[in-house]
Amino acid sequence: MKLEDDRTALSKDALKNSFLDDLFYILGKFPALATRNDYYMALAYAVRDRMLQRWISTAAVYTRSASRTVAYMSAEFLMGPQLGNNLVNLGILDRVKQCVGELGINFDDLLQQEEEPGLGNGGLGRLAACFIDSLATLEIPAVGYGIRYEFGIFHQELIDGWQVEKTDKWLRFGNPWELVRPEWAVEVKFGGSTDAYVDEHNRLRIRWVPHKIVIGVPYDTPILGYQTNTANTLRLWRSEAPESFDFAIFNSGDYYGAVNQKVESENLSKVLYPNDEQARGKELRLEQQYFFVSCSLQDMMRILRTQKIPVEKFHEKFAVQLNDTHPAVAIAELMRLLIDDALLSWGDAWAVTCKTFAYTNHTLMPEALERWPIAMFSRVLPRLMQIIYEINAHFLEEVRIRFLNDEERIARMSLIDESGERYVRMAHLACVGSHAINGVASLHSELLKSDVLKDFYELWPRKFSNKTNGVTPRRWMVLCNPQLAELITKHIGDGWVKDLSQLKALEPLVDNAEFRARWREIKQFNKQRLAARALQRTGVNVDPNSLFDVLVKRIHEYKRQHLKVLHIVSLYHGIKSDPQLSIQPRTFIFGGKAAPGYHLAKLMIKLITAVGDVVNRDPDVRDRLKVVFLPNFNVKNGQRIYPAADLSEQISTAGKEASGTGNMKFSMNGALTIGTLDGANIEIRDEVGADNFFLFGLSTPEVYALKAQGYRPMDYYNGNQKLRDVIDLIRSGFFSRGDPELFRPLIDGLMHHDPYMLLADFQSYIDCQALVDNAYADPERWTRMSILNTARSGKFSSDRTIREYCSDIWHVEPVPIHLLTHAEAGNS
Ligand code: NBG
Repeated sequence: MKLEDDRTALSKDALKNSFLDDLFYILGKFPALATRNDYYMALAYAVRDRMLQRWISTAAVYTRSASRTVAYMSAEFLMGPQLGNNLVNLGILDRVKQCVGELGINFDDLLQQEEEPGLGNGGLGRLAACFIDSLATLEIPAVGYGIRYEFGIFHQELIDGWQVEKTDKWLRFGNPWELVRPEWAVEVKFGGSTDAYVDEHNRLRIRWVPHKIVIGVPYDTPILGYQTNTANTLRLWRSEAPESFDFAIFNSGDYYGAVNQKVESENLSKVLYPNDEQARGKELRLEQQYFFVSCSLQDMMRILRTQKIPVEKFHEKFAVQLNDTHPAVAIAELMRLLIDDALLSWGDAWAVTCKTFAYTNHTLMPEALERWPIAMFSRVLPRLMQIIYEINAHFLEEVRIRFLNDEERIARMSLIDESGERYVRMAHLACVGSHAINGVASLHSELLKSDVLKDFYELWPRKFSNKTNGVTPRRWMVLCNPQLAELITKHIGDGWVKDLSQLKALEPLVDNAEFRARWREIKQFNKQRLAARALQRTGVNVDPNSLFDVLVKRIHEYKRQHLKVLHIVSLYHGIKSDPQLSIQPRTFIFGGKAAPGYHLAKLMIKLITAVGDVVNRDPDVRDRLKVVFLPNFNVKNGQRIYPAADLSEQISTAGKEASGTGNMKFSMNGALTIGTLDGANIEIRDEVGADNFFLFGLSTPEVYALKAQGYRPMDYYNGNQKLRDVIDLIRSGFFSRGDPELFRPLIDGLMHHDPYMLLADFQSYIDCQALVDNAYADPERWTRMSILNTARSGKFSSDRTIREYCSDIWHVEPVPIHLLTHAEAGNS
């Protein structure tokens, strides 16, 4: 029996044959007729063949060993393109590049052909994607459960400097990476009512009579670990209408009514909700959450049945992680399945549930904490509402006893917010039903304990821990910065890809002039590529020798993209007032999407582009300052941007950014950070050293103190000439063709409220930027700092993060996979 055949062998000839075979037999084309997309698809199928053997071997081992499995539940998985990453993890990137080249096809064109699955908004969804890469690389049995949105995050275009949203039709040309598994479809109930009845064994039971049933169909994508045989599964649910349900209406002659019901059911997984939208009233979003949660838990129940594990041991088989509160309704749903279907007692079911779930919080912004109006919740999920009331009754009893009828505390902690219109508080449900609660950076976890979840910390201090985020070095170094990866490997071997702490070994190389020169050369190469791209996408010609100063992330007031604008305008004003002003030429690069309903964020984009229009055209500054807004920031574009950055802007108000993960991607790729003491910036600075980090701004305690004493932004305006010049210039309409109204909502907001304290941090930011300018003027010094940033970024691998989750929260162990031949797989 051979372990390899034509579809699994990794030799060049086998790959080439497979590629041409797939072109012929799967796509039905031969080279003379094949489009670029045909070639991409053929290559994807050839790669997928190689993954399937690993996938099947993995499934066989997991089934046989009934291994404890992590179920990572997330409404978002921002996977980004798959082809390149799979080639890296299979270890055949260079070989395939060569094969394709020998066939006369440009490999990079094929990579570009892939539509990216943008099934997430930003950091939270991308974190989920990095985590499943690390889980597979560490050989941990894991499944990612989520939603197969037909439309991912919208595509952003800029028209006259304004954001315009276009639908993201990522499935248009088919998705070669997924396999549909209709045989594992499940039913999900919605609406209707419940009634109590006594069953044939004289037990009191609840029956949920739904108004509608939707079918969830799983679509599976293999997730390959880096140079392991492990291939885990990302299982995303698509909603469909049940055939049988339509029959009654069909027979009654209401054909269009029946079709309409089908359309409605399919709408459930139609579109990803952008965050920062007013969540209230978004019934469809609640339905989406319940839909994927119920599908996933029913799927786990099915797996228990096949492995003959009793439901009482649900928590021994599965460790379920709730990625924020989006899947928190899972706590009530598991209770329902255990009580109504499996007939466990309340106490037994609750014990299983609490041992199953753990909850990660991702935000400190009070307005982002999810809550659902009781009226809506009861209408959509009547049975779950009852269960939540009962969980609440038991929980409040515990609080009452522990804190001696402290009524205020009880009202604060209740799962139901009764201060006005009544709401279900999803974060409270998540805390009560989980055995572990964590934040995503050290400061964030501390603030959860002292502020957002203080009451819960006082009740259950031992549930709380910190798990600082990380990112996968496979995608964010090896794939996106191949030259840097090669240079590193040449000097310290390739062990760092799986153990990022080994980058430390680069430290002595800062004294090696040749190494520094090569380091600079690679950065320069990456900058040239980005410059070419910027020219093509925006028409702005940028100088690759200028300092690339980059701010890419979702657009949000707390992230303070407008503080960056104040800096640009101050430099512009400075040069106009003193044409001899000596500064290092800089290119300011922005990217990021604004939620479609977030008007101020959209106005921030317009402000950036409007300032750019003036600055880029002004002959007095033209060779010194350039501003570009790269449209449609996503994973693909991120892969081009992070490696090309000199300076990483991480300038949120202290205490607002839970962690940030872009900050880590920059630092790994040798960018220096200018940042506040916020989120993971603090830990990056601790690692790379204060000398290699540009710190500015108020600390969190200072922000709190200033707020408490009564913050008056006007005092800063009045007291600072430079700030006044900047604000007045924008206010005058100088950047809006003389229209003083356009930016008024932003500028008035800053002068009179300024909730994110831009004015308080302005001078400190400007001063710090002067230090940046100074450091960049000395290329050798800058290069040393850059190398040290990469060398000391080992902590920020998601492998480290996942190891911590495994040992502290999930209690799971690696299960190594040995490859099965076809025959062996057939027998297992
Ligand atoms: C985001 C935070 C980021 C953090 C990511 C991943 C949400 C709700 N939160 O700071 O804003 O890095 O989560 O943890 O998207």
